[in-house]
Amino acid sequence: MAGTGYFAAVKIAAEKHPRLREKTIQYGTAGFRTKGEELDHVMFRMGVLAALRSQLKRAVIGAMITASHNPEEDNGVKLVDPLGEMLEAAWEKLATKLANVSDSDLPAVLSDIVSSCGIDTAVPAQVFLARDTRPSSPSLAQAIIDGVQAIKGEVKDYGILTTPQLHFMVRCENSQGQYGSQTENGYYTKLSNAFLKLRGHEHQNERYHPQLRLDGANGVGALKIKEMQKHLNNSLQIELFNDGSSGKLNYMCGADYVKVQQTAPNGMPKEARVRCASFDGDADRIVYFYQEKNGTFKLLDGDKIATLVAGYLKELVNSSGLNINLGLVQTAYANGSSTSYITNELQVPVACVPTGVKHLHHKALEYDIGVYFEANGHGTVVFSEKIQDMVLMAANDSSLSKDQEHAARRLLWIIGLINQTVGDAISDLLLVETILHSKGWSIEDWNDAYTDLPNRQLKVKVKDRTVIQTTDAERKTTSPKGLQEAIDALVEKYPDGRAFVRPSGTEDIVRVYAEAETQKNADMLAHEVSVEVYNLAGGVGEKPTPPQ
Ligand code: 16G
Ligand code: ZN
Repeated sequence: MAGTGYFAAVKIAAEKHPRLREKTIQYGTAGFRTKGEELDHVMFRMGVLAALRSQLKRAVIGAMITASHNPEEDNGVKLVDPLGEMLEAAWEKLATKLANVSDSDLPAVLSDIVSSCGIDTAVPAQVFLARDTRPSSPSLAQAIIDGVQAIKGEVKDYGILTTPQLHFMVRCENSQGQYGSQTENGYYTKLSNAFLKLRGHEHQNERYHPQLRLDGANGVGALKIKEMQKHLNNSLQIELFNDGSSGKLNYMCGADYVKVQQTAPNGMPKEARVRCASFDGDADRIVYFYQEKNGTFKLLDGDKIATLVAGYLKELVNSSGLNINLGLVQTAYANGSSTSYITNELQVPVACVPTGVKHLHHKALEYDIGVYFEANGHGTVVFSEKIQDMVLMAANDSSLSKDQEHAARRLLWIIGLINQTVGDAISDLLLVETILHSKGWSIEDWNDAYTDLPNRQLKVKVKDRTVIQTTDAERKTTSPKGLQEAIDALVEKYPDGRAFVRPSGTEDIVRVYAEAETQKNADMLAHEVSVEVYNLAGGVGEKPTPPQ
């Protein structure tokens, strides 16, 4: 087992990447994220950690440099586990510890990790590395490379990729090519082959038009969708805006901006009834939107995508006659109308889990086919191994009826179209376009499936947000005393009312969500709940003010 001496080389390499700030930094649900200039030592250390994890798992580990929808000056890093999933929670703690130790304690802490995890340092380590388009990324990538090489690991540097593309590469490599080939071209080929088969020869179908306007958030998604387009044989024409040639990353554009501001991004023409979509800065989130004739902005967020996808898969499963259990996973933020629609009309079971992609992903794995989406537009579909084999057999089973075989074949292609490792804006875009095409739907037809309940989100500042404790997938509070009873009494007053509060995982605030039959009532309910939080959970600063 390697002692502190083994890490002497790391200590020397670390001199190029000293920890210059005392500030502690946390590996949160989306990795480390802060100003780019504060991250050099963190990147070096994550390079070392990724290599150690590679030795432990005897598999390739990924390191993605990105700060997603954050401003251009920010940056961050996330590690990717062998099957392309996010880093295991126990290692998030190790990552936090390693990022914050002093330079002189580095060898001792590394030696501790090696012995407590039982890592064999003789195993070759391999790390796949990629970055988004931020100016600070190239030098941070070098810091990761130095970290991996400090313990003689090997790096495959993909340069610029979307986050989900890197997850895809890691999965491909560790599944010996079964998932696809671990090159950029392999990614485009796998997805576009499936897309073209699903689309057939016909591009226009009833009210579906194969034209889409896309907001690339001035980020990596814009670059990569251009590459994907070359593989689509003109079956889908994507007009790209905010492609990074002039505007700033995520500035007044991108999926997060569109979702939070409930408005179209800058830099895109405002034309009524045109189908538009928006990626976030690292292309793992997507939302759709359009303007009605009277100019009203309509957002089709993760809930709308989830219901579209789950409904379509349910139809295919039914037509195939296969015995498959299909479920949808949402969080408390899912609009109440989407939950009723999917439960009552589509008859797909719905599970609710706490906020955060890993909770959704984990729950979705319990179904044969698990669809999951957060309202913010991050989501995908996962298929069990058993079901993938079953669908493959059925798609080639000539004893089935034509309809059954056809449905099984479409299911097989859909499996090929989806990036199962993590939410993927490019793959989700192709999936939504496939379903709309297949149904012959315009974006308005899609939106008309159900009407969202008006809702409002607010933030409340409190002294210590951990006094708020929740249960039932964050839908109820157990502390402070009396808060849940107060919320129940308020909700009672409004038709179709629902409200919950939870401490944010990314900001030092408490989040309040409310929905009701009218916008006025949703605003009022959210306000009244905020006041209760302020009073019962130690609010600081100004008291919440009533809606205008
Ligand atoms: C993180 C999560 C996202 C979640 C958000 C909630 C991942 C990769 N990202 O960005 O899923 O919606 O946090 O933020 O898990 P909040 O706790 O501040 O509401
Ligand atoms: Zn993102």
